[in-house]
Amino acid sequence: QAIKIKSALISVYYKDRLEPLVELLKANGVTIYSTGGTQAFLEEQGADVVAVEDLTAYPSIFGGRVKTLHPKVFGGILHRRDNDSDLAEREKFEIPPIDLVVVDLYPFEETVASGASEADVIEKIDIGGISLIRAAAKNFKDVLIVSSREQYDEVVELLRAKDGATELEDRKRFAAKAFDMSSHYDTHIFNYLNQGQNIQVFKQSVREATPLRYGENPHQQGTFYGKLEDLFEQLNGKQLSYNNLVDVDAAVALGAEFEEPAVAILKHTNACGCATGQSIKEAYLAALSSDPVSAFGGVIIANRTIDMDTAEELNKLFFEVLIAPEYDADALELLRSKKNRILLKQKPVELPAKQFKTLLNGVIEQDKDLKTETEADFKTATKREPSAEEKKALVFAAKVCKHTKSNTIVLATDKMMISSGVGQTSRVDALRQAIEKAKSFGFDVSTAVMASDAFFPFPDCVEIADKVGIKAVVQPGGSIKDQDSIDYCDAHNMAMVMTGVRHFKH
Ligand code: 93A
Repeated sequence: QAIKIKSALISVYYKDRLEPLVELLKANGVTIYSTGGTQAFLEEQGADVVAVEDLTAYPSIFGGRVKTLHPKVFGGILHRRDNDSDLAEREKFEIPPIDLVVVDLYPFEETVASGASEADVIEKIDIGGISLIRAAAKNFKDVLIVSSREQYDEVVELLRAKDGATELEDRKRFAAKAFDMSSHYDTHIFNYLNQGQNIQVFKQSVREATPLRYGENPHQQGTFYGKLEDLFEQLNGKQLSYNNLVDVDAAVALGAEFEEPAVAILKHTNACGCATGQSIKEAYLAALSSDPVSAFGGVIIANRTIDMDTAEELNKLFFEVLIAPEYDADALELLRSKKNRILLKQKPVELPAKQFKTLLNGVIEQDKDLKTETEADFKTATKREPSAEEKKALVFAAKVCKHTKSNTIVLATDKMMISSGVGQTSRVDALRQAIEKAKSFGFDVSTAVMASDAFFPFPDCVEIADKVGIKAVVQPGGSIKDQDSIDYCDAHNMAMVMTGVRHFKH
């Protein structure tokens, strides 16, 4: 039911943006309680404020660590307005009700990000504020909780529209937001304190175990730990195998690089085709054309709905897994004609940003490689600046390159991968493989640009590229012999950009 707000507790770290709300509370004759800094700010704004210390008859102690943690405050928030014994106790202990709580927490995350000392970071773990938020949110039946500065405008609008009152559904909505906020806040604290022990996060995520038919090979036993159904809805096909899972993981990472309609076809975690297009069908056909031989039995990812036109083309290929955000009904029906074919509908869920791998007698953990270079990251090293079209192609090539096993060279235009050399023990071998492969599928290599996952230790790669007509190159740079490659490019009208970011993938 509608409850008119008669009293409010305001305790905010950042004081900005508060004025319209305070004006409104003032106009409605609301009693305002406040903590020290907030009180000073509100009084400057001309509001009458009751100090929390006067309400509790207790000072703020331990440098502010305990300022609102008091039964008079929490009782005022938490007592049930429709409960006679609560009301009697409220009377007995002289606890005035609090109908609205406005909190802006200590900026924990921001303090961590600023590189502050551990002692400073710990001081920014808000205890009283988060308790106020949780208390007011729990009692949404009677109390409105405003748990973030982002909500001020919405609350002002709400109170204006309803003459200073709120409805139960509004209070419940704000309560849900409050718990969302508090859980995020605690997660940040957890992540900070848990640094170096991320294996705990790993352990938590691996509580769900699914036995696999076998591991990488039939004589190896395998298990998947995790909850696949959080990420995908499986619409058709057999259970994903160990190798399928590895490839799906690689496909999802590569697929995430593209905004425009894009398709990638992967084999053993490497793209054998990857393209963008006006439509998803166009992207698929281009991706397939890079290497239709390797595409056989591959894992395909598309970032747009699979329509009938595309499904008809896909249906001609034997593939293991298709991942897409959505399937048209007729397309799905057609693709389901092969009962083993795995069709996954990808949910828009964020994946963990950490990676783990066992080795020797332990586990190594790292941040995922989430850095993608754009044109803004390119520093032209040569006299010739790449053309606009070349730059687009370099961005495309670099995206595919980042997701390909080292050592790798990727040849691409601005819309498609032409070929790649993957997992070679030398970069020269990777380049030779890419060139041979492109030629064998009838591509004119001179239309392509070249991306390298790591720097060129010698000018041999740019020389080989030049001999086949490649005119633009992207690489991280950082070799002591960078200049040799740059000089070669300058002497042969080639453009080379450096990104400063290496993308090894083992
Ligand atoms: O140190 S605290 O966790 N102890 C408390 O009892 C307490 N009560 C409110 N921090 C506490 N707060 C926080 O103080 C609020 O979340 C807000 O960020 C800040 C407002 O303090 P002031 O009004 O003195 O600037």
